[in-house]
Amino acid sequence: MLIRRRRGWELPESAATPEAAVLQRRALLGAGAALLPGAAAAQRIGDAPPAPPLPAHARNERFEGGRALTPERDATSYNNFYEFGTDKSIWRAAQRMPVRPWQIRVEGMVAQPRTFDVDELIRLMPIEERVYRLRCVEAWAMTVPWTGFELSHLLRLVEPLSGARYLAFETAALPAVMPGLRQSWYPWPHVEGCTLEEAMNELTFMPVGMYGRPLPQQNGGPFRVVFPWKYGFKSGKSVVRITLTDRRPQTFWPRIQPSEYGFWANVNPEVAHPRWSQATERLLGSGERVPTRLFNGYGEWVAALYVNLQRERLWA
Ligand SMILES: Nc1nc2c(c(=O)[nH]1)N[C@H]1C(S)=C(S)[C@@H](COP(=O)(O)O)O[C@H]1N2
Ligand SMILES: [Mo]
Repeated sequence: MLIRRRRGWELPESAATPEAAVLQRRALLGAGAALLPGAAAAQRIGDAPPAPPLPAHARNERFEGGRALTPERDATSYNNFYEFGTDKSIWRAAQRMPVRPWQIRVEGMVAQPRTFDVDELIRLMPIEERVYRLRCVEAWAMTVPWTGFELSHLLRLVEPLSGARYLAFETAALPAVMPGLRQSWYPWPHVEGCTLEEAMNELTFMPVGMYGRPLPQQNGGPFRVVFPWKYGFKSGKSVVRITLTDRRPQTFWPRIQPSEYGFWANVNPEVAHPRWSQATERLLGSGERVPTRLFNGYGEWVAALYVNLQRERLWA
């Protein structure tokens, strides 16, 4: 993120696999055998037991992408996941991360601290599909059908205490499979955070799948968070711990570069990054450039959260 380089999304449109072709391939091959980077590499390396298929679930049509879905191949092969390396092509390395068994600890200022097995959590939670836009602070974007559940449902289970104000999301730190952890100047483990009010917003979603399949490791499998109105760096991947606290957590990018990245990181086309404009974004897959929208177009859900915070640095 610190260095801006030419990337795969700058390929001409003709170089990308059209969504229709991907869907057709999927239909021909059936789930689990598609010619996708994740599935292919897992078969080759063979050291990570696969996640079981997702339970039957429906798309929640209240959330519309408003754009064509990003081809699955692009969303799963162009990723930011610094634990595996700083370039966009970490998908292959990420296959080495075992996703079963996987436990998630929810603790801190809650009445019922609890450790969940990820499959237990999937059984307990109301699972649905939502199409959300995701806008990276680097000015690329994708539109993805996530399968998962609203974070508010999980929080009700653990009963936040009245003094809890913030959540911290901690990513797994597995030195044996994450070469990025050797880059000791990064503040591992990766921690991201939000307010309890943001966590309770109905948009805040915990994906365990995408494109109808278990969430691939490179996209934060088996369990991550997404805040569709914030820059993508807020959405911590491969979460193992959620801590409720009364203090604002120290988060990954503001610790590395506080002049460029802040805690709130709400999407705003009018507030430039110190080194580039945020006015437009490039769609993964097609390479098309489109205008960026305030709160990534989700203002009707979240603008009210920030009316009394005008003195905060909300947009970086
Ligand atoms: N643990 C962890 N989570 C992370 C990152 C990371 O490097 N490590 N990168 C973030 C950034 S910058 C973005 S844009 C999104 C990318 O998610 P995607 O690869 O599924 O598109 O993940 C976010 N979550
Ligand atoms: Mo990002």
